[in-house]
Amino acid sequence: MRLDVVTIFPEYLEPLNVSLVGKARARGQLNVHVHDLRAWTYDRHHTVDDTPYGGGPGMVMKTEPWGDALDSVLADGYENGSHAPALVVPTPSGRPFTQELAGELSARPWLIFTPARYEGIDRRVIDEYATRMPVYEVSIGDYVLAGGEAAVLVVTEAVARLLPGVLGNAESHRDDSFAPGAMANLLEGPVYTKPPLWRGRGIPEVLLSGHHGKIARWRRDEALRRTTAGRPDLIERCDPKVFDKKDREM
Ligand code: 6GU
Repeated sequence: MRLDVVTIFPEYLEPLNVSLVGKARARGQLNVHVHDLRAWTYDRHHTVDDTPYGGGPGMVMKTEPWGDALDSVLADGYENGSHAPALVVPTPSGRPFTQELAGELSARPWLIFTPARYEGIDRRVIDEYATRMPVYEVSIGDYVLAGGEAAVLVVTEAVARLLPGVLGNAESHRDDSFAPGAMANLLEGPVYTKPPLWRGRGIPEVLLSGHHGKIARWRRDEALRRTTAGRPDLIERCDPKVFDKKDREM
């Protein structure tokens, strides 16, 4: 998978060199290019923003640098054999970013991220590229960030770990809190490792029983308890198969 990020803060994307995403890059599973938007400005001040038409506070990112940047990124990607680009536009007014959307994005060969600062990008840029490729406007939650760069890090990490061969253990995301499957939309319960006694605190006995059926049942019960307590909205989106007669008696 090829990823391009166009930003006025390339250094904000340094974490893409670290940990899971960094290792996926080093292994050649992810081909990441970070570009400085100001490379496509031609005035002395490298201007990327201007005042909004219609008035009001804040600044709007200008069409020309984004258009030239995206044309250049697209030309480079196509020359190097990439195909089927999709634009990912981080914005608090976008579609909520979910595990399902992470899965959809992870199936695409080429993502181009356009994190904006200020009040966002002139709408004509998004409308223009939407005629040529899918555009995903995504929000990572109901709060406002100063710019989309942190959202790019979030989306990239969620997508990268779904790529074949990126996670060490192929089963590692089978039990993820939001993975598809029977436990989908249940939050994972608590986990424990050695030592068996720490500061007077032991671990649930069932985990030492070696009884896989009982352990699975306990994990499911804990997941249900945690989800009911913290995210009751998720219970409604659960596969009814995770509930049984015993739950309904509770
Ligand atoms: Cl994607 N961008 C910004 N600026 N703020 C956000 C966001 C994105 N998602 C939630 N808040």
